[in-house]
Amino acid sequence: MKRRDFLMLGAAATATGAFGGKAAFAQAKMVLKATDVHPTGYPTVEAVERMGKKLDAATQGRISIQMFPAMQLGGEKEMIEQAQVGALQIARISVGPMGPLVPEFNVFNLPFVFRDGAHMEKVIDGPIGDELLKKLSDHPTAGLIGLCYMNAGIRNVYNSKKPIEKVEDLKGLKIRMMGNPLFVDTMNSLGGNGVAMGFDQLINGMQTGVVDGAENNEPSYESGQHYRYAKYYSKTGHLMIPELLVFSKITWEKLSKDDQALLMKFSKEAQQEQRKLWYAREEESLKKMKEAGAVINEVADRKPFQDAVKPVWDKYGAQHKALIDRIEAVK
Ligand code: BDP
Repeated sequence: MKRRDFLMLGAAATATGAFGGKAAFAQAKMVLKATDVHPTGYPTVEAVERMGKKLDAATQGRISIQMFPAMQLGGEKEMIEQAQVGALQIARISVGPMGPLVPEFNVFNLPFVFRDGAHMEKVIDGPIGDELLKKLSDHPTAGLIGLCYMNAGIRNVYNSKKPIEKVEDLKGLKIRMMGNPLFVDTMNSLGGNGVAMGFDQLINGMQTGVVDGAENNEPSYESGQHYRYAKYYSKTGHLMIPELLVFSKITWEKLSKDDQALLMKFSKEAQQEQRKLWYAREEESLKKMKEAGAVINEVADRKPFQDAVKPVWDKYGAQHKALIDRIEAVK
């Protein structure tokens, strides 16, 4: 039996046991399967584990979270699919791959859309953040409930060939991007060759030369040991994409209103708690990257990068002008 089939079977057993008949349901122990591409100790993983402890304590052990970190259940595409069918309950994913599903999320995926981290936090903490989570939860076929956001810093380009100081330096480089056409268009408009690929395929892609590098925040680059294959890390700062915590709608609909409210409450708290872990990890990762021999360079002038991605804004942003204006107005 393949590992995936085995996991599906496991979930089915849980569904008939823990989520079966209403009466049994009130008492039954419920173990929510959660997953993340990142390893134990990574801020998002830690935040969800802490949330699990709170749930456990608040329900006297009736509801708990079992974390499957480090891509144990596949990349984000697989995680989303498993949450949709109820084979897992909580997936911690990037807003990135949600753009094609809920087009408004692509506004968060636009290059250089947020002025800085404080701006991004204010947007996700406020009414715009809530509206987009609701759009996801209300989506007729997405099969997911949007619980909360988390921080994921700033994405910078890294590659095995040379430091990127000017837009022209990207020319000819094959750069892995997340699975959403917006990101491939972004890299192409910067002059590089964007290659859509799962995070779980990236190391192999760099080893075999299918790509010359990728782009991500410092903690992903460091914890994934990507510096071993792409030592030039250049502060292009082109994307600032929040993370998402999503819940399987199939399971959600079997929960009592009180349990749903409890999950929402702890998710909102996790959104705030994770960012403290995040900022500490960013610094720690930067230090580790340097020790590991990464060559880090600042990009003195980002304006040419911003100018180059204008076609991406026209293509993906034009239909969301009102939303973009509201985001820009958040001070
Ligand atoms: C990381 C996100 C993770 C994404 C990954 C990627 O935390 O959710 O899967 O980037 O590039 O920053 O795919």
